Amino acid sequence: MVDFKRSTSINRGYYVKMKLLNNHGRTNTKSLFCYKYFKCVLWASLFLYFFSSYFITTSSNKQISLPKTNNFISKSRALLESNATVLQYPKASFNNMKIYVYNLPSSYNTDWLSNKRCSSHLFAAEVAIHKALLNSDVRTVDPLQADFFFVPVYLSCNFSTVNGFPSMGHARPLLSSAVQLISSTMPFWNRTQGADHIFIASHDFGACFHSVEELAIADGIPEFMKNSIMLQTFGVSFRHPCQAEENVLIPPYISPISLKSTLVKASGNGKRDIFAFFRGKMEVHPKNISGQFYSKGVRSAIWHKFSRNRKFHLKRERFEGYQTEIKRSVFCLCPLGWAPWSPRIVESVALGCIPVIIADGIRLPCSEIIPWSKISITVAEKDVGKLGKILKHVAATNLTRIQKNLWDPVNRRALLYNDEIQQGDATWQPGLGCHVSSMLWDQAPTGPMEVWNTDLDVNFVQRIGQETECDGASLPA
Ligand SMILES: *[C@@H]1O[C@H](CO)[C@@H](O)[C@H](O)[C@H]1NC(C)=O
Ligand SMILES: *[C@@H]1O[C@H](CO)[C@@H](O)[C@H](O)[C@H]1NC(C)=O
Ligand SMILES: *[C@@H]1O[C@H](CO)[C@@H](O)[C@H](O)[C@H]1NC(C)=O
Ligand SMILES: *[C@@H]1O[C@H](CO)[C@@H](O)[C@H](O)[C@H]1NC(C)=O
Ligand SMILES: CC(=O)N[C@H]1CO[C@H](CO)[C@@H](O)[C@@H]1O
Repeated sequence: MVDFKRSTSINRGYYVKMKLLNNHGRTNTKSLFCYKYFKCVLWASLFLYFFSSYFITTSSNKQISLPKTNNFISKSRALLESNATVLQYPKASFNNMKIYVYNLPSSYNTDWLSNKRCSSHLFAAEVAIHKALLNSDVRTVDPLQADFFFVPVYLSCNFSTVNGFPSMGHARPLLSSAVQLISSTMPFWNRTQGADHIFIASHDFGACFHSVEELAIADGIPEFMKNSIMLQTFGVSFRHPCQAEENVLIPPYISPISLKSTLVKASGNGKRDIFAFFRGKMEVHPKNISGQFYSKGVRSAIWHKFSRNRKFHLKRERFEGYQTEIKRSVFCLCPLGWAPWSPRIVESVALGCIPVIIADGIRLPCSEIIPWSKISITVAEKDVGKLGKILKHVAATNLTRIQKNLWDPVNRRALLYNDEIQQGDATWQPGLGCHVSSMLWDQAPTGPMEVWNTDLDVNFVQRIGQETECDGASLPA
């Protein structure tokens, strides 16, 4: 993790250099290095800033009434009540950084919000981050002051395909027209060929905009975006044509409201009575789609080997209340789908179930902050048949230690988007921040906003139980 306190004054230097770079172009390698280093710091800072959760911020001033027997919650709360984790977050590192948010016509973004799903499904990071930026202190309305430029295009809100999946077909033309617009009306894009511009590509294979890897690779990242900074959920530990060079891994969006409602629902008695859990698509005989098998056959292998094992709670049907099952489970299987990443990883961490990650080469989000190896189990795709043995071994040896690590609220905080916009620096002052956020929570819509998010194909169905305002402006100030 970057040591922010020490690097603050260094950062200032970089900000100055950034300005110089902006004026003279990125020609010499030293500048390029500074620029890249700056970006690392920038993003480490940004996700601390935006991706936070109510787990810490709502606990102090608001009593959530919970059954005493609820082991998980009471433990979390004990942790929450210490403010040590809040204090370590830097305020200083945001002071000078400025981001300009393009004010694109609403057809590129907010028009889509008329469909409520747009701001709550698993790709909705594009909406959450946009909203957060608009209201954050890093925003500048003067583009001449800006270090970075954010291009707010909502790409996954077009649920026009037969199955109700986001249609990716329109992503490229929409982006291309946005870039056309900003580059013809303002000088900033041309100045760096988009290198200081930020996009969000929260889909399976990031900015390749296709859910089948082979086709995603064939399409590649649009030429005009190749210089830019991409915030993406897709991440692998090796070079991949869909992993933009300047990429920042972000977690998939999971509605904090639905998680909160799962957490406070007094279902069961807080006991984890399911040993290993998975619910989602598991084809008995995976289809060969242009030479690719869904989940590389891993899910089918799990089904064949463990569906009759009583320790494994494996379900292939949809169930809205699946989060309560996660809450009841000790181990949650997170096998790859088409892409390696899975929203299950985030949900598992948030609900205290140990993620069992089965996706070779996956790169996990927020790894600067989250000690993944301490809170999850990684099983190689080829070893999936040995899952039973592996989990039994963990249960017999270090289960308690992993669970304890998992309960550290810092981890959940880093992975969850804050639905309610942070009130600038105020939220970073312990105490005041808690207060502001809990007020927001009091006014936030409650009730189920269940998201069934598996893997972008037949199972991608979502139900929103209750009307909620999607427009950021309507949130309490
Ligand atoms: C949604 O996507 C489809 C297919 O890509 C496209 O034909 C349609 O124009 C898009 N809808 C809008 C409103 O852009
Ligand atoms: C940016 O470059 C493009 C292509 O070279 C050009 O058409 C456009 O007018 C330029 N934009 C500005 C604001 O000068
Ligand atoms: C999958 O389908 C492709 C053609 O789309 C074929 O070349 C390949 O041999 C098939 N693989 C298997 C294991 O059946
Ligand atoms: C738990 O044990 C497994 C294997 O026995 C090991 O791979 C893993 O690193 C351990 N995790 C922790 C947090 O101790
Ligand atoms: C509950 C708790 O740990 N409170 C601490 C919060 O931080 C201040 C300043 O460091 C401490 O004095 C409190 O004890």
